[in-house]
Parts: sequence; C-alpha cells; structure tokens
Amino acid sequence: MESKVFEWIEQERQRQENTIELIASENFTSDNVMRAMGSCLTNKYSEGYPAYRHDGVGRKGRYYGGCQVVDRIEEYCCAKWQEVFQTDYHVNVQPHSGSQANLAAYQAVLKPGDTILAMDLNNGGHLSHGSAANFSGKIYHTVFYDVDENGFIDYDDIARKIRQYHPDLVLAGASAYSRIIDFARIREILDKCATGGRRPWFMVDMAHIAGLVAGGVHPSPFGLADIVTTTTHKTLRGPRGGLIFCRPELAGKVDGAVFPGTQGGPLQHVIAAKAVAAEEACTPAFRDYARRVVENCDAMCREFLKMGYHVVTGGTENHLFLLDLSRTHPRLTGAMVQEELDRHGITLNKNCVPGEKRSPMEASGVRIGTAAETTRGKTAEDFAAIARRIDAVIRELDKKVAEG
Ligand code: DSN
Repeated sequence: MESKVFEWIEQERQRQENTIELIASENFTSDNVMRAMGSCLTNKYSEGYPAYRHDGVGRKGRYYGGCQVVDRIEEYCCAKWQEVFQTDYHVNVQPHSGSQANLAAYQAVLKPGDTILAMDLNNGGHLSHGSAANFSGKIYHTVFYDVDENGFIDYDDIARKIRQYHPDLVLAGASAYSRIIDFARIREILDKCATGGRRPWFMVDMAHIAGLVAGGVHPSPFGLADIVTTTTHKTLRGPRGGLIFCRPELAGKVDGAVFPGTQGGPLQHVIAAKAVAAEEACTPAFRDYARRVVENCDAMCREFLKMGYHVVTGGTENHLFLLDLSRTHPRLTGAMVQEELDRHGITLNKNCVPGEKRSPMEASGVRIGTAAETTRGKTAEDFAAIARRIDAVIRELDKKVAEG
C-alpha cells in the first residue's frame, strides 16, 4: 500500500523546487547526503561509542551487538569533520540537533544554576543560548551582552558583564547576526578578565557560519574556544543534525554528556549522511561555494541599501542580513511581509530586530540568507534582481495597508 505521506512529500518537493529559498538556516543537500539518510542504517541501535578511536580517546564501546559497520562509519565521520576544520579537537557526531549539542555542551562543563553570558535572542542570539522559554534559561542563570546602537556586538559590554556577573561560561554565536564574530577578541577579553587564574569556559555555537568557517571565509573558533557546537544542515549543507568539538581534555565529559547524559541511541543514518557532507565540505568546490555565498549576500544587501532599506549594522559579512522594516515601513510587520512573499513564491522568515517592540510572532524585521539559492547556482546579479522583486512586493503591500 502506498502511504498517504508520499503524496505530501511530493507536494513539498514541488514547493521547494518552485520557490526562491531565502531562509538563512536552510540549504539543499546533495543526493548522496539524502541517500545515506534514507538508508538501512536507520534500523540499527548503537548506544555507546566505537571502542577504538582514531584520536586515541578511550571509549567503552557499544551496548549492542552488530555494530561492526556503524563503528567504522562513525569513526570515519569523526575523522572527516576534523579534516574539514583542520583541527585536532575531539569531535562527537551523535547530537541529534544544534539544541541537543548545546544541551550536552553545557552539561559537560556546567552545574544547574551556573551562569552563562550569551547574546540575547532579540539581538540575534538563539533560543538555546539562555532564553527564559528554553531549557537553557530554566536550568542555568543567563545574562546577556548587548549590541551597540548600530546592531554590532558590543565587545566592551562582554568585558563589563564578565566583571559584573562572573559567568561560568561565555557563549559566542548567533542565528541572526550579519557581521564577523571576532572570536580572538572575545578570547582575549576572557583571558584578561580571568580571576584567580580561572577564566570562564569559552563556547562557540557556530551553527550558522560553520560552512563559512570550513570554506575559509569566516575566522575559525578552533584554538580559541574550549567547546564548539554546530548544526550540519545550514551553511554546511549536510543532513539535519549537530556536532560538538572540544579540547581533547574535555572529550570524556562531552561524550558522557551526549550519551548517556542527554541522548539514547545515535541516528546512524544521519551520522553516515554527516560523513558524506564532511567529504563534500573538504573539497575546493565547497570553498568556492562558501566564497560565493558571502559575495552574493553582499550584492543583495547592497541592492536593498540602494533602494533605501534599513539593514541592521548597515551591511553584511556573512550569509545573511536583517531588514528592519520599522525604520522604513512602520505599518508593516515582519509576519505580514513573510506571508505576502510566500504568496509570491519567495520564502524567508520574520525576525526580531535590536530594540524590538513587537512580539516574535509579529516582529519588525525579516531575515534573508543566500546559502540555499547559491547552492542552486544563483549569481550576484540574480540576487540583486530578487531584492528588487521583494521590494516591489513590499511597496505594493505597504500601499494596500495604507489604503486600509
Ligand atoms: N532556528 C534556526 C534558525 O533559523 O536560525 C537556528 O537553529
């Protein structure tokens, strides 16, 4: 019997094929990544870790028989991700998602009630960076560093808040921030603020920019951060999932925090797909892709600026940027623009902006990213043309709202 679900999958395939995809956290995986994900590996239970590892970290092995093949895949996957980021950091490839990776990373080095200093969701941070509604804000005490009046990370505020709150962990990383994050500067601040020879843990969640780091177009956090988490499905263009890297001395703590700390059986079909994505991310073609993502984003952003839009921070240095509609189209919410563009075959998401007055469900901004359409081969000129199409839709919508 053919399942009803395949009809919907076909509808979704057509939707993806027939729309312009500008959601900054989405991408299109290769057929090989899909093939690995849709394989018999989904049948296999393999709680635990391969007993012998390429990097010499001792692990006890699995709790199930029949893991000979998945052991090889998982070991290969770990080695490939170290190659992607040219690092000797230990890597755990089992986290099911970015939030799971963050949960395990915190658990590896923090106790409930410890203090995390991170970027606020409204300023471009992520739910799992300490939002009150999320586990991270419930288990840990979170304080947030600010952005300045132009939307740039206020590095002096990081130093001030470290002195004021003595956080146990400082987290860098964002889901809606269009500028280079200066990891070296944050590490320097942490070293300077160390008290009694002890500095806070430095964690980087590079989920959004990981593909740019891999492609050499964003500074790397390796060698600076103690723990680095990421997803594999955004700019890295792999399957939906997470990774945790850590300094080798934290390997046991991180592995224990993933399993048995916060997860059960790993998704071996996804780990296989992560290995395929890592192979792809090691290629010169991927470096070229990462460069084009950033160039295309800059071209599109400049087109919006030329048309008079307010871009948070006034530009972009990565794969995304935010339009603050409250400055140019105060009648419109991000939600209204998202819905209207949906009707015109352009997909993006509403987003809060610094100093947001509206709820996250309405929001005053929209977030635009170029990773997915660059995968489809779009050029800087194509992106500038899409910007003009979006402008036409926004102007028409604004007129309609004004006329009531
Ligand atoms: N929710 C994702 C995003 O869209 O940025 C981050 O996990």
